[in-house]
Amino acid sequence: MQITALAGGVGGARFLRGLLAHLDRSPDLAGSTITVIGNTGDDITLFGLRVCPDLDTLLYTLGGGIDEQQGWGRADETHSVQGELAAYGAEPQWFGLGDKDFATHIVRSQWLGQGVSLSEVTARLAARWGLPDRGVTLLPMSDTPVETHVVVDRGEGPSAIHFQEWWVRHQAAVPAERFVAIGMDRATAAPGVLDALRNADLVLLPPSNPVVSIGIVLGVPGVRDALRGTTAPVVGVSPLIGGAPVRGHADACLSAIGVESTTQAVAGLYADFLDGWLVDERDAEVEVGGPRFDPGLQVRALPLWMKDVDHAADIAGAALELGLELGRQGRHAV
Ligand code: FO1
Repeated sequence: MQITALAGGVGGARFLRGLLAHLDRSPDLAGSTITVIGNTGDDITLFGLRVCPDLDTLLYTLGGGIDEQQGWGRADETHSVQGELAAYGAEPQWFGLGDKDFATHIVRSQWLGQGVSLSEVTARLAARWGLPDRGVTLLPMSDTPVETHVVVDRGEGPSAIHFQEWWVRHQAAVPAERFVAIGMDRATAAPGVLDALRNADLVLLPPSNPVVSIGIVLGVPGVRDALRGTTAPVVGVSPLIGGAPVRGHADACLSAIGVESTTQAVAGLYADFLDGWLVDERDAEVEVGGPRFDPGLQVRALPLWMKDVDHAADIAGAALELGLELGRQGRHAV
């Protein structure tokens, strides 16, 4: 089975690690491949180095090097370089970069500086983390630099700050007026991205942030059309449980775009291409008069809390099962 997934940071990476675990325990799915289209809107240049947080979280999580408690950065990290940078008064100090993590940013920046595309750079990094051996291809959504910036107003009128400053330094506590994907107007989908969506047997939307992760990938020219036009069933996993994000600040992002923090509203953001939607059991009952799911959307309820890889594998298995069911129904047949 050829599976294609859009993905952001921690939630997406943990779900995809579960998907790999599910495939490992499903002999009937042996030989399946996964193409992951990673969000690059979180990317930031720090100390002259290009940092790609969502791609790195995917590399480290699927490659077995992630700091499990944080969900980002490397396991067993040290911060000698960061301490020396602070001693020199180098800014910023609010973004934690470990010594091992720096190697990723240094080698990526070296290759980018030699004119190597982000796609090729990412393929080289993925090879080191053993992703090809697991049948996984990681593609950046675009080789064109795109950066999400956040328009905030702290009393002296609107100003824009980098997404990471809003997310990490301010912990999304400063109300966002809107998000702007700088560079998206010049961006094209990276090689293989649109084909991976059009030719998939199944497309998955992991429980990544619907606004600043999945939403940014959907903004790449051609991606939404490919999702509308693919014959593959498209199945998503709610990033909200009981109206609250599992982690991160998805609720702050949703309110910034005027969308209520309900699983129905998030599914509504994908209404033009979504066929199936997994919700937590707490969101299974649509209370009378409450928000509705779009008619025709196939909704399944199960525990969505990915407390460990096995639970993530169960969720991924449910997404695959729903996808196969939808495929048999010929859903999304153009
Ligand atoms: N998130 C934080 O909350 N604090 C940090 O200091 C931080 C550092 C960091 C370094 C490298 C990296 O790849 C990710 C890092 N993140 C940090 C997470 C990052 O902000 C988010 O994972 C994504 O950008 C949003 O999904």
